[in-house]
Amino acid sequence: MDHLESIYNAVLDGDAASAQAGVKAALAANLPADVILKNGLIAAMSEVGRLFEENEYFVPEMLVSARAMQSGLALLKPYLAEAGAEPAGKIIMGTVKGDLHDIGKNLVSMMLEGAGFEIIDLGSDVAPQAFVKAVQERQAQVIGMSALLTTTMPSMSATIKALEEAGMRDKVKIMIGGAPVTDGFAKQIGADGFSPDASSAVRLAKSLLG
Ligand code: B1M
Repeated sequence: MDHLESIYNAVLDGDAASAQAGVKAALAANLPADVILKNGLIAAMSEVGRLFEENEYFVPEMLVSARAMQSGLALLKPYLAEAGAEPAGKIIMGTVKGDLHDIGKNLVSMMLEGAGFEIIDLGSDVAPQAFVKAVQERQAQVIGMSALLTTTMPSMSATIKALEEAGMRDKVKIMIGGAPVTDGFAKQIGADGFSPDASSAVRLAKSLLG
């Protein structure tokens, strides 16, 4: 089995130690970091997304795979920076104000990172102004907001209004998700897209960035 194949299998199996060993071996064999990322880690996470959509993987499997991918990615990051590998895009992620649920947001962030996006994670209980400030300071192309409570969904709309008031609305695409969030709600508040789960969030981010 070659190095890329063993990284791919380790991520699919959610085996962080093997994913790290695979990345180390691939680097030692002088494989370029961007090839290890694309053909090893990202390829595996895209298969994980497919398996999730086919109901062959569920949230726990997706989480362990995402953690295995992240542990491999951590070893790769210094080499990627050196090689000047361009991220697929920059996304600011956060769970909205008043809401502490962050498991789904973290999973979506990991899948997006697995697809090659750079993630700026603002954490949970993120106020509208904090999203606005992050867009101003970090020049991200997308904001991803998560809400798990019906009572915090209005915070999504408040964030969009705050962006409009700051004259920043046309600078970013906005994607939203979380268990109580719907496509209709996304349209109602003027978000650019909604996705029901982590793997479709990757597709949505790609389509928002053209
Ligand atoms: Co809370 N909680 N909770 N809770 N909690 C829910 C959400 C609830 C549905 C439980 C219930 O009553 N059946 C209910 C909400 C009811 C409602 O508003 N409709 C609820 C409540 C009421 C509360 C408290 C108010 C309870 C209390 O204190 N009385 C309180 C609120 C605290 C607060 O936030 N201010 C509270 C607290 C907590 C804990 C802290 C104990 C804990 C959170 C720990 C944490 O996140 N660090 C917790 C948990 C774990 C849950 C449940 C059990 C599980 C949520 C979860 O992690 N799911 C939840 C019940 C449930 O959902 N069945 C519940 C797994 C996760 C992978 O899925 O987050 O849906 P999810 O994310 C998915 C998709 O939604 C989507 O992709 C993800 C992956 O597929 N997605 C996006 C999410 N964000 C996205 C963003 C995107 C795109 C897709 O683009 C940007």
